[in-house]
Amino acid sequence: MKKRHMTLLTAFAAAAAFASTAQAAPIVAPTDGYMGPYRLAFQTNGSTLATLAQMSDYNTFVTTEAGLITELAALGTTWTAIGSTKTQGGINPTPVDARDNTNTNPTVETGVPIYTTTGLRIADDNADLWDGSIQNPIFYGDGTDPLLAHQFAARAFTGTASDGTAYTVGDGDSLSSGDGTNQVNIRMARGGNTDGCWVGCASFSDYDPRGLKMLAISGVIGSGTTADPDFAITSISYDQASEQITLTWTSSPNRTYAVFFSEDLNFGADVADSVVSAGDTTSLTFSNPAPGARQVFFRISENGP
Ligand SMILES: [Ca+2]
Repeated sequence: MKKRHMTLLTAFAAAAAFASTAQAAPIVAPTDGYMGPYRLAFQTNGSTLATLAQMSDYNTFVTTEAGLITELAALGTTWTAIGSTKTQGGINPTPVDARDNTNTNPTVETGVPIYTTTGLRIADDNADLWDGSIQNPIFYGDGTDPLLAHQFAARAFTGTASDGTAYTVGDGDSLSSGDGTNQVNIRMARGGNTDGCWVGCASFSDYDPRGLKMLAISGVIGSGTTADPDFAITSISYDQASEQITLTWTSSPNRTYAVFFSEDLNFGADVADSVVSAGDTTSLTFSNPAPGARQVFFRISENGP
């Protein structure tokens, strides 16, 4: 029996403190009650030129940037750039559309909801991501910077049209369109926007030494590498007075489950390592393992028969 596990990322214990704290930490989890698999998107803190050799180089860039943000690194997921390249004049790399580079092409799969690093929903699925507008703006880093939409620092290279394909006609071009000698203006996003500017709005020099940020999307988080509708945490309750927490999840007969907790997504400690299945649904009530913590995350693993 292959081990299955899913993670519920929740910040329930700190909701009150959170709202009153100016320097709120990123919670990298949905805040709208959604408990299924999802992706995160963020804008890098660092900048790059748009003259990198190929799409994989931009993916490496955003992966490095995600690794510099503790909470994102702890997720252990993959990161890809919201960027597109196209072949042009024989000097450019293999054409890649952002919706394929990020595995969010709605013609390939429906996809999962996408959230900001502050837990706000960006899109319900792949089609919603690439329909020309998003539900909440993508801010950079941990999402707590009060970035204004038209500040220079909010700009990001994308080379991408609002449908997720390479930007080829209009103000700007796709990534790596230049030859590194003659300047080419690359389609860019303006962070902080929810209209089409979220991915494409004006353009910027591919080799201006200031460079621009990049937008990135994670792999699927929250239910292993693929969505498994048969295994999910279905409810969580927390009694602040008694510090009692109850988790309920869908289970299979004749299995046991381990319940892990973490304040930083490392999941090095468990609440229980062998909770016997109660059938189709199993619940566990326990004392808050991290009293006073600003946030606590839980992960449940199926141990097998
Ligand atoms: Ca949309």
